Amino acid sequence: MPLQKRHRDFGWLFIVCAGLFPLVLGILCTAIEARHTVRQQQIAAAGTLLAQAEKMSDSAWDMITTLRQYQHRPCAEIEETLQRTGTLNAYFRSIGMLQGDRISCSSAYGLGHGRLSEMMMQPPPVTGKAWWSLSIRGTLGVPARPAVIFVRQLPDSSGFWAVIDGQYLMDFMHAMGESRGYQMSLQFNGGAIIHSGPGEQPAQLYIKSAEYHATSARYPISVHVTVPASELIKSWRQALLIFLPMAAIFSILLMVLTANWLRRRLSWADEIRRAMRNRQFTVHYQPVYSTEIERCKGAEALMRWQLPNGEMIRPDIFISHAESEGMIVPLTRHLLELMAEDLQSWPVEPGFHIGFNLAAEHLQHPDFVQDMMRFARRIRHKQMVITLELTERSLIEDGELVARKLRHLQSHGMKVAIDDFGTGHCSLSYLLTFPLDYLKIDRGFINAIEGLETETPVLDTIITLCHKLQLDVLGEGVETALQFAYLRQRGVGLIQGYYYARPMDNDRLQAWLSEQGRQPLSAEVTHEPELHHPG
Ligand code: G
Ligand code: G
Ligand code: MN
Repeated sequence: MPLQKRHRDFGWLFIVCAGLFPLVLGILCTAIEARHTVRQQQIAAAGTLLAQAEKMSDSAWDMITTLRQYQHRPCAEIEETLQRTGTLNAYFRSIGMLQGDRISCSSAYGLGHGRLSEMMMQPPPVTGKAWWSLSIRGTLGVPARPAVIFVRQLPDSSGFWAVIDGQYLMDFMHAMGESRGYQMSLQFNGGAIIHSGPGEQPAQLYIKSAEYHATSARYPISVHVTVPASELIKSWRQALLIFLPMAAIFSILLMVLTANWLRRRLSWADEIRRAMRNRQFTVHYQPVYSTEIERCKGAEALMRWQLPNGEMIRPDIFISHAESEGMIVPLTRHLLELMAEDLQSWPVEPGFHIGFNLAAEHLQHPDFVQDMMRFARRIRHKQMVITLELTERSLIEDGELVARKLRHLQSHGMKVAIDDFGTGHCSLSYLLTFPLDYLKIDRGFINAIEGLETETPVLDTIITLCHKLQLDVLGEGVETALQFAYLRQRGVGLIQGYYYARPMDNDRLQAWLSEQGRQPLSAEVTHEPELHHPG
């Protein structure tokens, strides 16, 4: 059925989205959180490294300040002191004095007094400053290990220098970065890069490694801390591990809630309630012909449900859902409301029958009598005969109480009919229990009619039964002239079916009542072969 099917397709999408939502959100949030955490750690590591490099610079400059006391002494005199000072103080590879660009004295054992550029294996930087420092790839004595050189030049072209071994910084960076896989590096004054840790790693899965760069406020030192993508993913995975069980619970919870919400929202009960609010229900009326007065004697109200897109929902479907979801009482009240509006302008004479279908649940409802009486009051001025049609689709419990209510309503001029007689499971017991006025024979029995003179045993028996019980009898679903003639011949006083009239909406019915409704119905069965027999 289209209505329900559409809802179900739609619903699955909703539930899947609800389930995915916490997961997607969690993956995004943990990714952001992991990146943030890594950044904080990077900043901390860079700060620590800078502080260490600054501390080393401090001690290098302190050393140079100490060396100034030897400014005018010959090298031979102070060489030993320089060696001792340079060895006993941490960090230093060598210290010494300068004369112009020549090294005039050095703590380094056995090193010739060459040029500064030879010792540092590169030309000194052109800074124009008396104080400078530079990271270098190595020194003449230890060419393969980086170092940092600090130089103080005095106005008389003498000067002092100190070389700090890069190993200390490399060990420090290694100790800090190893456990987290950081690549750290530092540079003095844009010189050689001193670094530790693994070399460049390939980018993984579109995730770039995170870089952080910091500089010292006191010295020309800059440091880089790079966290490889693999480390980023690792910390993301850790965050996910903590978060995922929670997200899964949320996901399930949200799916259950959504499913529940959908079931409630898209239930027939809610659809029917909404349709009543939006006036999607209308009433169609099928005329009933009386063979006695040879004109229209009444009409049966049949509910119709049209969706805004024009689609009709079949009454047998929505009625049975209304019955099973406890909506049949409100729906029938709605029907009576609509009928009361429609009937106001009907061109009918007093005594016209207006019938409608009642469900067992409504008959057993405490407000049943009240509902019927309210309807009766609303159409009182039309002086119609209200006919209550009881179906046998669902069993009427507490028959005695219902029978009392029906007798009460009969005392107010209403009629009681059994609808679809013969198809239910308790037709005959209904005859005993309820105060009936007439009986509507189900169209199944009418369909069994084969010829005007041929017997139709079950139908004939039902008709006889009605006569014996002094009940009016109505034939339902009369579609042919033969069926009409047959029933009229056997004293069936009321006829309903396509042969006489189809159900019509209010406007068409009113026009019909003023025209065809006043005409007798002829049984033009002369064309049918059965009638060529005399009789
Ligand atoms: O014409 P039609 O297809 O409407 O009828 C289909 C079924 O729906 C019939 O069995 C009829 O009794 C039932 N039906 C139609 N309208 C109503 C109604 O207002 N109330 C109840 N209880 N049944 C109805
Ligand atoms: O169950 P109840 O008798 O209330 O419902 C009447 C149903 O029978 C409605 O669905 C109505 O449209 C249908 N109906 C009325 N007349 C005919 C008819 O002549 N032939 C058929 N097949 N259905 C009919
Ligand atoms: Mn009916």
